[in-house]
Amino acid sequence: MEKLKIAIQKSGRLSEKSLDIITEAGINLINGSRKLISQSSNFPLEILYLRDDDIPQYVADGVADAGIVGENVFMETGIELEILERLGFSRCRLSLAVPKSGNYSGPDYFSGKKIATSYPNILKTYLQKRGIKAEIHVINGSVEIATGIGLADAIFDIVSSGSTLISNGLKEVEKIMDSEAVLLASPLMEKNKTVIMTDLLFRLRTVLAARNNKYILLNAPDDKLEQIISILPGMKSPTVLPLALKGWSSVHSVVNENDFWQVIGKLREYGAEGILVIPIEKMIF
Ligand code: PRT
Ligand code: ZN
Repeated sequence: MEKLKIAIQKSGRLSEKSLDIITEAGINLINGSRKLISQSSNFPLEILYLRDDDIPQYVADGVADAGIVGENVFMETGIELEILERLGFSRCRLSLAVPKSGNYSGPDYFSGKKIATSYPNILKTYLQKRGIKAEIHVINGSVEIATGIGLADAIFDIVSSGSTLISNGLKEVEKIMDSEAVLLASPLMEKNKTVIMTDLLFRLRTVLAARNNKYILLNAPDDKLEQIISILPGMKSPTVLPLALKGWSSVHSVVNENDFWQVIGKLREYGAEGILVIPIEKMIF
């Protein structure tokens, strides 16, 4: 049977998390020594291990049917490919940063300045859109030291927690894009492989939904049930069961990670007690 080839990063920040999402989708990998290729024992899939920068091109050429890569790397290549799914991990942003002491007033600050980066194409597009003429100095790696050693006036680089900028005496002044790992599809994928891709995508979405949601159980006074239910939509609607204690009910539902703390706050305000929050293993719509 035909196998779907997926390219992932050989060794780096995306490697482990890319393998995790694939194995959480119930796909077992054998000979996972990450030499060049590994196979699955229970799904028609082959993993190709590559440098992340090469993944978009391999997918575009059809050497790989799909690939997992940071959106920042994908955008930088300028290659046009379909993003099948945003995978929610390895989140970061690409930002412009200037020395802490610089009196930054807005993007015009960069006019006539020298900016060091490993992402010249994304930066060029940003500057052109705003009509800013700056000099782009391309360096691969350790971009954050460029201002300190007098190589550049500013940098454009990946930021996650921001602590690398702080420890190099820099401040983030403009965020140009957000990034996360994305699943790219090849335009050259053979027809018979699209069936496998559809199955894989269904499984990945099941894993992502489970990661993004929590199962919640709580006790609610009956006279507050209506209010409590109104903030707990659940998958269809919450389950409500009577407690042995008169006047109280148990409510079960699903809460999205993004709304989580806001929902918990409201539940407490409405008199919910004994709130339990449980991770979801798989979530199928
Ligand atoms: O060898 P190969 O070419 O395959 O790998 P690579 O060295 O090019 O990439 P790698 O493994 O370092 O990163 C892969 C991808 O991870 C990036 O393209 C991003 O999409 C994503 N990612 C997420 C990050 C970060 N977070 C991140 N924090 N990549 C790099 N960083 C760097 C950042 O540049 C900073 O210098 O980590 C440092 C710490 O960041 P702070 O802000 O938390 O201090
Ligand atoms: Zn790279």
